[in-house]
Amino acid sequence: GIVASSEVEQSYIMIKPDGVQRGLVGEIISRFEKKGFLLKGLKLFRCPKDLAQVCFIRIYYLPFIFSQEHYKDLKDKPFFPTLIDYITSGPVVCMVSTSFVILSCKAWEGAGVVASARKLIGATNPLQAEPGTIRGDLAVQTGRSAPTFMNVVHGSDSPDNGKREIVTLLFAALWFKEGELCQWESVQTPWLV
Ligand code: RTP
Repeated sequence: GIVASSEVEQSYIMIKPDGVQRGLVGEIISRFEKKGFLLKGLKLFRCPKDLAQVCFIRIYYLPFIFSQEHYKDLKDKPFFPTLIDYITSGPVVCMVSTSFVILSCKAWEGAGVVASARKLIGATNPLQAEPGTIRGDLAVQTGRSAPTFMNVVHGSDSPDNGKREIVTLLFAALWFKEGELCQWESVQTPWLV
């Protein structure tokens, strides 16, 4: 049988500005819903520059929260400035997905929501993403003048980054604030007892 886990893994999923502009919000949310992930947070949001990149005040006055910017790991990449322009160019849809029913049932073991969501999303370059994935099916745009891939959706690349991207720390909420996530559990599937 299946025992409910206290080990909850969360992924931060975000529909990027091109996904919102192109009217793909419903389609993309639907893919995660149909897969069976639980939606724990959802909002339309305009990303301020200092959330996407390191801003002056954080470097010089609050270095201890330096690590909270979403794309901190990419700051030395040549496409970084255009990535920041892209992600702040219009509203994004912020989502949290969790899976919780893993455990003693072997078939589900190791299938964490973070890695699984990455598979649903597909390769970073939408031209290389497999058909069947969100990027493979819905994206082709590589940016008219920008080198940044416009690939409609983001998903955390590790459980630790999932926590970092979602969780509110003392001075540095990343994408969600206290009280914005909704705690609920789906009704247990009765045929799997
Ligand atoms: P994401 O974080 O958005 O899920 O994407 P990812 O892990 O697949 O890719 P990552 O390497 O973390 O890069 C973040 C976003 O930057 C843009 N990018 N452009 N032109 C390029 O070589 C390039 N590489 C990355 C994409 O928008 C990518 O999703």
